[in-house]
Amino acid sequence: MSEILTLPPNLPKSQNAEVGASKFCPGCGHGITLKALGNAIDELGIKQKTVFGCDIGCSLLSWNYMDLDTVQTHHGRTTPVIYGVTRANPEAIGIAYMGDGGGLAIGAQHLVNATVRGERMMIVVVNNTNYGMTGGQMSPTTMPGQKTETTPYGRDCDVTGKPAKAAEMVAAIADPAKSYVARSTVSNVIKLKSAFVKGLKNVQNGGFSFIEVLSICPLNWRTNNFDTFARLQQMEEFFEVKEFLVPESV
Ligand SMILES: Cc1ncc(C[n+]2csc(CCOP(=O)(O)OP(=O)(O)O)c2C)c(N)n1
Ligand code: SF4
Repeated sequence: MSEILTLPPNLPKSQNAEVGASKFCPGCGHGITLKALGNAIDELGIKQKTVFGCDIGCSLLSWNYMDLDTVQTHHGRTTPVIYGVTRANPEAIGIAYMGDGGGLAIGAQHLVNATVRGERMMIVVVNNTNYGMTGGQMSPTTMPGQKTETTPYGRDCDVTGKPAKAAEMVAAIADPAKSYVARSTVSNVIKLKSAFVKGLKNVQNGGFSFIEVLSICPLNWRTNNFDTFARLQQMEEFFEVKEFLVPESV
């Protein structure tokens, strides 16, 4: 009988190897994003003081995926929960991890207030242009013309308004001297990890960081590999991938 050869998973130390197979759908961008985040935490050697908050939505599937002190909350409330932690514990490095629905719809007020106040934390919004967990409804970042469960004929911006550009909004209201703001993409994991390293270094220096990650949701997009990355490319043309604010200390 032929043996099935398996390679041990090459996981970052700050990810939980005991948890078994990922619960994300095959090809989901959350797994790619979390691995880049884990590698960034490993590189900085901050696993022991990092506190990880995940929102509701597919982001919550990360609750046992990271080997970090973790808390799960609802719809953008991850932001105030995490800055509560970092205010109470000045040593803690706080990360609030959420989707575009949680972060930019119901949780938008928290994003605005945390940004304006320059809370000592890193907010990560994984933008897959839909409400993934609940079956792919339109979200604030759904692209013009994009078909979703609630826009079966394509998003009509005359009716819904234009897609939210989170990184631009945050950069416009953040303190440039103390804020790292970037939009990255799961199509370039090297740059994605580098953005996380800079964002976390900035938090170590007492600053506020915001990283929007352009991500993929093949299940709700109903796309194969080729079409998934073709759509991601369209997103990268619509949502500019760049660093918006980089403080001198990073
Ligand atoms: C007040 C409230 N409204 C709606 C829901 C249902 N709900 C749970 S997850 C979710 C969508 C989350 O989408 P997003 O934040 O974009 O994350 P994703 O699943 O795409 O990663 C919704 C609408 C809820 N739990 N509570
Ligand atoms: S529904 Fe989309 S975002 Fe959620 S796990 Fe599946 S592919 Fe990922």
